[in-house]
This record gives sequence, structure tokens and C-alpha cells, in this order.
Amino acid sequence: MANPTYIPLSEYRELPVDEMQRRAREFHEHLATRRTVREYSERPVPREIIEHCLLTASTAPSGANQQPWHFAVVSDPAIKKQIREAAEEEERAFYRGRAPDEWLEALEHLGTDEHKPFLELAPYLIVIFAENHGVGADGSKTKNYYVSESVGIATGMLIAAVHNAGLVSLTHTPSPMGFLSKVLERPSNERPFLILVVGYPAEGVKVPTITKKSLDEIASFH
Ligand code: IYR
Repeated sequence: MANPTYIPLSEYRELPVDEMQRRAREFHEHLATRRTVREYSERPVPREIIEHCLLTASTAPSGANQQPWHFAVVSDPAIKKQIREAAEEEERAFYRGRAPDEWLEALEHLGTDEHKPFLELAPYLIVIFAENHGVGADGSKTKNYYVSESVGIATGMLIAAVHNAGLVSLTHTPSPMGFLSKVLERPSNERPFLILVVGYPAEGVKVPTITKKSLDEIASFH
């Protein structure tokens, strides 16, 4: 076994308590203004912004630091069209029968349907893949740990980074989404996790009236 090596935690600076309180409150206030947006402008977004958001996601903790994720960033209109067509085919099947009534009822207040124009209109589709297992130098399978947790954490950080940059996003999960591996020619050890649609909101866009649970509902202190 390799001996672990260590470096000082040199980036850490303790903050005064009142400053921590202010920063914690302000960060909540900032993230609480994030809304999932389903209608997009076609306005382009500089690629460098997306690159930095991905670098933020790449700082996420992961099982055994294996970083079992891949972000396929799609801006090519022809690939976006292919993704839209394949996703809408699955969504049609979902909304017209595959989904149990209970599921469709749970979605009613969001006003979603099988039409997914944002998959072509938004400047970027970030297709996130989870590496189910690694591949050794000799091509053998290596085990990855806590893959869904790790990719979920990185995705959350990406969503926060996109919001912080001043853009909007939508977590989209066509189901099933195996077609994404084919369209994007990803290796078989990766499975599609979700599509993060990123861009500017369409002018005058409206979002559903929803609320978040209160602290009492989501947390208990012991
Ligand atoms: N994938 C479908 C359905 C859908 C499912 C859930 I759970 C949502 O929160 C929203 C939509 C679609 O994208 O329409």
C-alpha cells in the first residue's frame, strides 16, 4: 500500500463568528433566488463560463476521491437536435402511458409535457455521466465507490455555480436515457445521470408557484 502524504490546510482561514453568520445568511439568500427554468433564450454564453462552472463541480468530494463523473458539454445544433428527438420520443411514451397516473398527478403543478424545445434552444446541454466502474491499465474493471452520491454532489455544486454565474438551468431526466451514451459515444462503464440545460431564460418567462419546505420540516436538532 502507498503511504499517504499530507500537506498543510493552508487555504483555510477562520472567520469571525459574525462574519460567518452574515455569509451563511447571504449564501442562503443568494441560492434561494435560484429557480428551475424550462424556457430558454438562444443567446450564446461564453464557453469559459461553463468551463469554470465545471471546474467548480470538479472540486466536489467523491468516494475514495475517484471523481466518477464525466461532463459532456453539447453546443453543436445537430447533436442537440438528435438529443431532443430521442428525448421527446421517450417523453411521449412517458406522458401517454408509461407513467403511472400517480406520477403524472405529482407533476401536474409543474406544467411539464413531452415537448422539450429547450433541448435545442438553450446554448448548452451538459450531459452528466456517472462512471459505474473504472477501467484499469489492462482494461480490467476497477470498483468505484458511492457513485450516485458523488455525482449527485458534483451536480449540486454545478447547479449552484451556474446560478452564481448569473445563468439559469434545468435538471432534465428523460427516462430511459441510454440514448445519450450512443449519441455522445461514451464508453460502456459510464451511465447517463442527467442533463443540465444551461443558458439565459427566455424573455418574459414564468415559473411555477412553488415553495420550499421550512427549516422545521427538513431538519431536526438533537
Ligand atoms: N422526465 C419527464 C418527467 C418529469 C419527472 C419529474 I420527477 C420532474 O420533476 C419533472 C418532469 C420530463 O422531463 O418531462
